[in-house]
Amino acid sequence: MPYRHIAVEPLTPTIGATVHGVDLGAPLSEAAFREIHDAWMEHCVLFFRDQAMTPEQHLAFGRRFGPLHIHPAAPYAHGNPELMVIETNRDSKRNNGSAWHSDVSADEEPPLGTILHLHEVPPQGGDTLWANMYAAYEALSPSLQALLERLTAQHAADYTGVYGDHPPQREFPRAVHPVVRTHPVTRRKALFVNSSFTKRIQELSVHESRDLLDFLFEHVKHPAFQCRFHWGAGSVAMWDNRCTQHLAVWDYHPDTRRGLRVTVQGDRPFLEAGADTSTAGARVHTATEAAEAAGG
Ligand SMILES: O=C(O)CCC(=O)C(=O)O
Repeated sequence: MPYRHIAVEPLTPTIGATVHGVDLGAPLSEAAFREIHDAWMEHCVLFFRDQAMTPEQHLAFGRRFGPLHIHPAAPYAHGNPELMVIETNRDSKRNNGSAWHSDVSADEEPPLGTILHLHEVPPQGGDTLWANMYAAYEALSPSLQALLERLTAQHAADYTGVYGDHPPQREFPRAVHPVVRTHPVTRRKALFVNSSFTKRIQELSVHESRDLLDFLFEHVKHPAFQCRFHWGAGSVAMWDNRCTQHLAVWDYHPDTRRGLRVTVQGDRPFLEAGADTSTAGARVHTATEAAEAAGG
């Protein structure tokens, strides 16, 4: 897709792109914002380097995509629960996001996207991996795709002890979602199960559910679906939780890695009957196209 207001450099053919020529701390024109949104829909995860955003600018950038989401239990900064703290240091007992997941998928309306800005990075390591769930779905045989499209799964999150003494913001979420979801913007189908929060496939017996989930959790980890990002201080990553999963590697103890995360509210996952993924690429609705059609 041609871009006129930003430069987009894909990281792999399947997922991830670095965006150049944008200062996320400065006011973004509507045209540049629309192209960022289009690039996001095309590449699922975007990276921006050397960004000097303040927390207020970070919040403002997040709000361009929709109302902000509040994590059920994570600590936050500046008295604002929309500003989640990501920090692992010498004293940490665990690392946030060290298993594959899609953010807070146990919410009835899981967040559509997440924007993480790292302020301090370790001298080595601390990479994050993302996997493309359209590609994971499309790599399955049509017979298995057809079965999965008839199934729903229970998601549940239990954050007890995960964030130390920080008191939770609300009750731990639980929800039932389709195993395959239609992305509301691209209309493409994506696998929507993850090993952190998906507990049980409802229509199967316990052991059938366990075996099928284990197969899918293994399948989504194939390197062909992934990209891996090496952070610098000031890097920003924004990922679409509707079509990706991610994992943050903790290989830098005792060094510190810290930053702030803003998360955008999403809607209830659904599966659109009969959508044809074979032409999905041609049917991507871009924000720029929509604006041009509307004369904008
Ligand atoms: O620290 C990271 O790179 C990602 C952390 C994570 O998994 C999350 O914020 O959901």
